[in-house]
Amino acid sequence: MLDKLKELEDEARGKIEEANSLDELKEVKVLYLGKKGRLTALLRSLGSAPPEDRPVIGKKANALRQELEQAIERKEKSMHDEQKKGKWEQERIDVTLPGRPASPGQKHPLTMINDEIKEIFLGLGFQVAHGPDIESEYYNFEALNIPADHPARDMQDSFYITPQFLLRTHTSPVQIRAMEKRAPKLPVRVIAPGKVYRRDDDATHSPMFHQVEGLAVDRDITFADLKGTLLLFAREMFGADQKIRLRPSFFPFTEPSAEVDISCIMCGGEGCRVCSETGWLEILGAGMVHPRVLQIAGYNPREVTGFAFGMGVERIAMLKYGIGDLRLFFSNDLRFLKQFS
Ligand code: 2NL
Repeated sequence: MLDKLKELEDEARGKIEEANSLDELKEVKVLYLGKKGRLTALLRSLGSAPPEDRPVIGKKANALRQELEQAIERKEKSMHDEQKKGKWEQERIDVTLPGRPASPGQKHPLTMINDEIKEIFLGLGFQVAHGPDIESEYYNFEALNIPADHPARDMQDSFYITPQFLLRTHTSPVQIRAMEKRAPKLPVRVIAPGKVYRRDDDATHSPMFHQVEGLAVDRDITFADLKGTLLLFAREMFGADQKIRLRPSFFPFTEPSAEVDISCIMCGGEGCRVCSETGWLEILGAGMVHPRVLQIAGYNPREVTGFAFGMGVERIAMLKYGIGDLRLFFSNDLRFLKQFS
């Protein structure tokens, strides 16, 4: 039986040595020390040994059990350590590698144009005003002298939230609110940039687009002030040699009213495809504030006059950057947007 014990010991030590993984090591442990393990079995069969040999064999077998347990534990621990070290090797950071460049993003082209427009008018002493996107019929239409039978008032043309409230169709209500807040103080010089909403959807119309409106009210404001302001704007925005042209037009909230063109930025006025051979591009609408609108907003139209204008930011951006389809501004295509960095 002592021989058998020696044999078992050599065998077990050999297997512990050879074990290549924690799983294999566990198998070895079960094989020799488990409930049905070989050393366990040997200890159980001690009864069949001669009585005088039993104490010696028993003692040796128990000592071997302890030794094997310790040997397995030692190997387990060293395997754990190796594994950890392996992970460290794999995950070690090479601090000498060049860093990955950050991608911080950039302004949207419409934001760039919007900022440019704002800067030009801030330079002329205008203040920036804001107002709600959801407006009452009163501020969006009534106060602007837009009659009840005007097509813009129709559900087909505007987005109504309730019978009295709708998504603003222009930023003019912001200007009305600005006058109300200041009246009767003078002068009023505000611009109102922001989103506006109309039931339109094609290559040149989006149901949501951006507008900048401007308003100046004071004693003795004339049509010449309007022309001078717009000419300066055109030159700052499109170049120092820009010309402007005003054509008679109609808006319910201005009288007289005009459509304003700049000389074509593609051909300089010669005539080309972009300007339909006219040499001119329409960029905004403008006029002298209708006396009724001044009155409603709290100013005496016998004492003060004013000019106002409105432009579409998308249209200015399309002209300035040569963009053919307005939907590109709203489709979040990075190939398009990255061209403006
Ligand atoms: C256009 C034309 C325009 C105005 C907007 C305005 C505002 C007040 C009083 C009078 Cl409070 N007028 N705004 C005036 C003329 C034209 O916009 O074609 N916009 C894209």
